[in-house]
Parts: sequence; C-alpha cells; structure tokens
Amino acid sequence: MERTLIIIKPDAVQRGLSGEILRRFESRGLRIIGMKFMQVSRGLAEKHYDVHRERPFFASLVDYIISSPVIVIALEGTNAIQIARNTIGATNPAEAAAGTIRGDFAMEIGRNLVHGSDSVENGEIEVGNFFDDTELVSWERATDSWIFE
Ligand code: IDP
Ligand code: MG
Repeated sequence: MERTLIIIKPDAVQRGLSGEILRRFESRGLRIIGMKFMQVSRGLAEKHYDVHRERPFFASLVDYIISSPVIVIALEGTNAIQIARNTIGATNPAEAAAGTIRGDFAMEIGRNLVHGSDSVENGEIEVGNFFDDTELVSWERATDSWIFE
C-alpha cells in the first residue's frame, strides 16, 4: 500500500469545493487514514515546498498555502501516488484534462486547488510532516475486498 498526502488548498476551501474534491478521491477507492482542518504555518509550508525554494514562484506559493485554512488528508491504496495525481490532473489547469479536479474546477497554476505527493518516498515524508502517528488510523474498510484484489 502506498500513502499520499493530499492538501485541499486555500482556494478550494474558500470556494466550497472541499466536499467535491474529497468525494473524487473517496469514490476512486483511496482509503482515508488521516484528515484535519488546519492553518499551515510558514515554517511547515517552507518545509513542504523546500524542493521549490530556488524557483521564482516560491514566495507566492508559500503565501498562497498559508493564506487561509486547508484540509490535509492522508490516503492509502495500491498505486496511491499515481492514482491520486491522475485524479488531480496536470499542474497547470490550462493543460489539465477534463474529468480531473484541476481540469474541471481550476483556471490558473497559482490557484490549482489541490496538492498530491509525487513519489512513494515523498508520500511517506509528507504524511509524516503533516500528521503525528496518533493522528493516523489503521482500519479495514468494509468495501476493501471489492476495491483491492
Ligand atoms: P504539483 O502541485 O502538480 O505537484 P509542482 O511542480 O510540485 O506541481 O509545484 C507545486 C505548486 O507550485 C503547484 O501546485 C502550483 O501551485 C505552484 N506552481 C508550480 N509551478 C508554478 C509556476 O510556474 N507559477 C506559479 N506557481 C507554480
Ligand atoms: Mg509537486
């Protein structure tokens, strides 16, 4: 089972799209193992986006993610990384396929609604950055055997 960190970003929460976005991951078959509503601190935002520190958009990216509350979700599933990223769509909403979250609800790269981890290793690291072990729940979903073979 892989783990991915999903962030329903400030624009999505402000626009009332949180439920719609969670619904897409849930109905895809990914299993929720952690979820909370929070205000991201500047320190945590800079750590989360450290790989982009030298990029010209780094400051505006950090300001965006701390501008208003977010919902962070830890999801688990076979191929969770790839499946979540395909559900989210391309980074630039102008290039995101219709049927993806960004392709259906977003217009610009700096307001692209949702984050999903980009590798198995980063999924583990990012879930650990946002959740304590006590906030993650290991559970059997009644539908698991109908979703995971
Ligand atoms: P991802 O969210 O699809 O993984 P990344 O390349 O990891 O995309 O970039 C992280 C976030 O930084 C993007 O989701 C987007 O909000 C922002 N971003 C990426 N590239 C640009 C850019 O060229 N201009 C402004 N913001 C950007
Ligand atoms: Mg990324």
